[in-house]
Amino acid sequence: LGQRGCVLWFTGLSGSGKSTVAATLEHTLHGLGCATALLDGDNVRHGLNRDLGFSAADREENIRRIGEVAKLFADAGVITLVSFISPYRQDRDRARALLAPGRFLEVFMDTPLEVCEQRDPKGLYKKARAGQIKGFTGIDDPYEAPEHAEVALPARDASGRPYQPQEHAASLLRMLV
Ligand code: GGZ
Repeated sequence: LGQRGCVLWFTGLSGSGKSTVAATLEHTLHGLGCATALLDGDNVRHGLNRDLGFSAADREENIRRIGEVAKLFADAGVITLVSFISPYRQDRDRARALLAPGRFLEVFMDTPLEVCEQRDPKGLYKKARAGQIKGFTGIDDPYEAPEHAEVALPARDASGRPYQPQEHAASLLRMLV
Protein backbone atom coordinates (compact mmCIF):
# COMPACT_ATOMS: atom_id res chain seq x y z
CA LEU A 1 0.00 0.00 0.00
CA GLY A 2 2.61 2.51 1.10
CA GLN A 3 4.92 1.71 -1.80
CA ARG A 4 2.30 2.73 -4.33
CA GLY A 5 1.25 5.78 -2.42
CA CYS A 6 -2.02 6.10 -0.58
CA VAL A 7 -4.16 8.52 1.40
CA LEU A 8 -4.97 8.11 5.08
CA TRP A 9 -7.87 10.48 5.56
CA PHE A 10 -8.37 11.37 9.23
CA THR A 11 -11.77 12.82 10.12
CA GLY A 12 -13.19 13.82 13.48
CA LEU A 13 -14.12 16.73 15.69
CA SER A 14 -11.75 19.47 16.76
CA GLY A 15 -9.75 18.03 19.67
CA SER A 16 -10.48 14.41 18.69
CA GLY A 17 -6.77 13.64 18.28
CA LYS A 18 -6.55 13.46 14.47
CA SER A 19 -3.43 15.54 14.09
CA THR A 20 -1.63 13.96 17.04
CA VAL A 21 -2.13 10.43 15.73
CA ALA A 22 -1.31 11.49 12.15
CA ALA A 23 1.90 13.22 13.25
CA THR A 24 2.93 10.24 15.40
CA LEU A 25 2.36 7.83 12.52
CA GLU A 26 4.19 10.10 10.09
CA HIS A 27 7.19 10.23 12.42
CA THR A 28 7.32 6.42 12.57
CA LEU A 29 6.91 6.01 8.79
CA HIS A 30 9.61 8.59 8.16
CA GLY A 31 11.93 6.65 10.44
CA LEU A 32 11.25 3.55 8.35
CA GLY A 33 12.37 5.42 5.24
CA CYS A 34 8.91 5.95 3.74
CA ALA A 35 8.06 9.02 1.69
CA THR A 36 5.31 10.76 3.65
CA ALA A 37 3.36 14.00 3.64
CA LEU A 38 1.09 15.46 6.30
CA LEU A 39 -1.62 17.86 5.24
CA ASP A 40 -3.33 19.65 8.12
CA GLY A 41 -4.81 22.96 9.09
CA ASP A 42 -1.43 24.40 9.99
CA ASN A 43 0.09 23.95 6.54
CA VAL A 44 -2.97 24.18 4.30
CA ARG A 45 -5.41 26.64 5.85
CA HIS A 46 -2.64 29.24 6.21
CA GLY A 47 -1.41 28.76 2.64
CA LEU A 48 -3.28 27.14 -0.23
CA ASN A 49 -6.65 27.66 1.44
CA ARG A 50 -6.13 30.95 3.24
CA ASP A 51 -9.04 32.44 1.28
CA LEU A 52 -11.46 30.00 2.93
CA GLY A 53 -13.38 30.23 6.19
CA PHE A 54 -15.80 27.87 7.92
CA SER A 55 -19.10 28.31 6.06
CA ALA A 56 -20.52 25.10 4.59
CA ALA A 57 -19.42 26.19 1.10
CA ASP A 58 -15.90 27.04 2.28
CA ARG A 59 -15.52 23.77 4.17
CA GLU A 60 -16.61 21.93 1.03
CA GLU A 61 -14.06 23.80 -1.09
CA ASN A 62 -11.38 23.27 1.59
CA ILE A 63 -11.92 19.52 1.42
CA ARG A 64 -12.19 19.48 -2.38
CA ARG A 65 -8.79 21.13 -2.80
CA ILE A 66 -7.20 18.96 -0.12
CA GLY A 67 -8.57 15.85 -1.84
CA GLU A 68 -6.99 16.91 -5.14
CA VAL A 69 -3.65 17.67 -3.50
CA ALA A 70 -3.72 14.36 -1.62
CA LYS A 71 -4.32 12.55 -4.89
CA LEU A 72 -1.29 14.26 -6.47
CA PHE A 73 0.91 13.21 -3.56
CA ALA A 74 -0.42 9.66 -3.51
CA ASP A 75 0.05 9.32 -7.28
CA ALA A 76 3.67 10.38 -6.74
CA GLY A 77 4.11 7.41 -4.38
CA VAL A 78 3.81 9.28 -1.11
CA ILE A 79 1.96 8.02 1.97
CA THR A 80 -0.27 11.02 2.46
CA LEU A 81 -1.78 11.73 5.87
CA VAL A 82 -4.67 14.18 5.78
CA SER A 83 -6.03 15.67 8.99
CA PHE A 84 -9.10 17.89 8.77
CA ILE A 85 -12.49 17.80 10.47
CA SER A 86 -14.00 17.17 7.02
CA PRO A 87 -17.50 17.22 8.51
CA TYR A 88 -19.50 16.31 5.40
CA ARG A 89 -19.78 12.69 4.27
CA GLN A 90 -20.32 13.71 0.66
CA ASP A 91 -17.09 15.74 0.57
CA ARG A 92 -15.08 12.86 2.02
CA ASP A 93 -16.64 10.48 -0.47
CA ARG A 94 -15.65 12.79 -3.33
CA ALA A 95 -12.05 12.76 -2.10
CA ARG A 96 -12.23 8.97 -1.89
CA ALA A 97 -13.55 8.75 -5.47
CA LEU A 98 -10.37 10.42 -6.79
CA LEU A 99 -8.32 7.38 -5.80
CA ALA A 100 -8.32 3.77 -6.90
CA PRO A 101 -10.08 1.40 -4.51
CA GLY A 102 -7.89 0.45 -1.58
CA ARG A 103 -5.68 3.53 -1.88
CA PHE A 104 -7.90 5.71 0.30
CA LEU A 105 -8.39 4.78 3.93
CA GLU A 106 -10.85 6.77 5.98
CA VAL A 107 -9.75 6.95 9.60
CA PHE A 108 -12.49 8.06 11.98
CA MET A 109 -11.27 9.54 15.24
CA ASP A 110 -14.28 8.40 17.22
CA THR A 111 -13.84 10.68 20.20
CA PRO A 112 -17.11 11.83 21.82
CA LEU A 113 -17.88 15.54 21.80
CA GLU A 114 -17.80 15.54 25.62
CA VAL A 115 -14.19 14.36 25.59
CA CYS A 116 -13.13 16.85 22.89
CA GLU A 117 -14.85 19.63 24.79
CA GLN A 118 -13.15 18.64 28.02
CA ARG A 119 -9.73 18.67 26.34
CA ASP A 120 -10.43 21.99 24.58
CA PRO A 121 -6.70 22.62 23.96
CA LYS A 122 -7.27 25.99 22.27
CA GLY A 123 -10.30 27.11 24.30
CA LEU A 124 -12.42 27.11 21.13
CA TYR A 125 -15.29 25.05 22.55
CA LYS A 126 -15.55 27.45 25.45
CA LYS A 127 -15.76 30.36 23.02
CA ALA A 128 -18.31 28.50 20.89
CA ARG A 129 -20.46 27.81 23.97
CA ALA A 130 -20.22 31.47 24.89
CA GLY A 131 -21.36 32.44 21.39
CA GLN A 132 -18.04 34.11 20.58
CA ILE A 133 -17.47 31.67 17.70
CA LYS A 134 -20.45 30.91 15.48
CA GLY A 135 -20.79 27.73 13.45
CA PHE A 136 -18.37 25.62 15.46
CA THR A 137 -18.42 21.94 14.50
CA GLY A 138 -20.24 19.82 17.07
CA ILE A 139 -21.74 22.84 18.85
CA ASP A 140 -23.80 24.71 16.27
CA ASP A 141 -22.48 23.19 13.06
CA PRO A 142 -22.87 19.60 11.83
CA TYR A 143 -20.46 16.69 11.93
CA GLU A 144 -21.48 13.69 9.86
CA ALA A 145 -19.70 10.69 11.34
CA PRO A 146 -18.50 8.07 8.84
CA GLU A 147 -20.66 4.97 8.49
CA HIS A 148 -18.15 2.80 6.66
CA ALA A 149 -14.72 4.09 7.63
CA GLU A 150 -11.90 1.61 7.03
CA VAL A 151 -10.70 2.36 10.55
CA ALA A 152 -12.48 3.74 13.60
CA LEU A 153 -10.26 4.73 16.49
CA PRO A 154 -12.18 4.97 19.79
CA ALA A 155 -11.10 7.19 22.66
CA ARG A 156 -11.23 4.33 25.20
CA ASP A 157 -10.93 0.55 25.20
CA ALA A 158 -13.67 -1.86 26.37
CA SER A 159 -12.64 -1.46 30.01
CA GLY A 160 -12.68 2.33 29.78
CA ARG A 161 -8.94 2.94 29.64
CA PRO A 162 -8.04 5.86 27.34
CA TYR A 163 -5.96 4.99 24.28
CA GLN A 164 -2.66 6.79 23.81
CA PRO A 165 -1.95 8.35 20.38
CA GLN A 166 1.03 5.97 19.99
CA GLU A 167 -1.29 2.97 20.31
CA HIS A 168 -3.56 4.24 17.55
CA ALA A 169 -0.55 5.08 15.37
CA ALA A 170 0.82 1.57 15.90
CA SER A 171 -2.43 -0.09 14.88
CA LEU A 172 -2.55 2.03 11.70
CA LEU A 173 1.05 1.10 10.95
CA ARG A 174 0.13 -2.60 11.17
CA MET A 175 -2.54 -1.98 8.53
CA LEU A 176 -0.03 -0.38 6.18
CA VAL A 177 2.63 -3.10 6.22
C1 GGZ B 1 -14.55 24.08 13.53
C2 GGZ B 1 -12.86 25.64 13.65
C3 GGZ B 1 -13.80 26.66 13.46
C4 GGZ B 1 -15.16 26.31 13.30
C5 GGZ B 1 -11.85 27.58 13.65
N1 GGZ B 1 -15.49 25.00 13.34
O1 GGZ B 1 -8.81 22.44 16.97
P1 GGZ B 1 -8.38 23.13 15.76
O2 GGZ B 1 -9.05 24.54 15.63
O3 GGZ B 1 -6.95 23.24 15.40
O4 GGZ B 1 -9.16 22.45 14.57
C6 GGZ B 1 -10.20 23.24 14.05
C7 GGZ B 1 -9.83 23.73 12.69
C8 GGZ B 1 -10.77 23.09 11.67
O5 GGZ B 1 -10.32 23.30 10.36
P2 GGZ B 1 -10.55 22.20 9.24
O6 GGZ B 1 -9.92 22.73 8.00
O7 GGZ B 1 -10.11 20.89 9.73
O8 GGZ B 1 -12.16 22.21 9.13
S1 GGZ B 1 -13.05 21.66 7.94
O9 GGZ B 1 -12.56 20.30 7.59
O10 GGZ B 1 -14.43 21.61 8.49
O11 GGZ B 1 -12.95 22.57 6.79
C9 GGZ B 1 -10.27 24.50 14.92
C10 GGZ B 1 -10.33 25.64 13.94
O12 GGZ B 1 -9.96 25.13 12.65
N2 GGZ B 1 -11.65 26.24 13.77
N3 GGZ B 1 -13.15 27.86 13.45
N4 GGZ B 1 -16.11 27.24 13.12
N5 GGZ B 1 -13.24 24.35 13.69
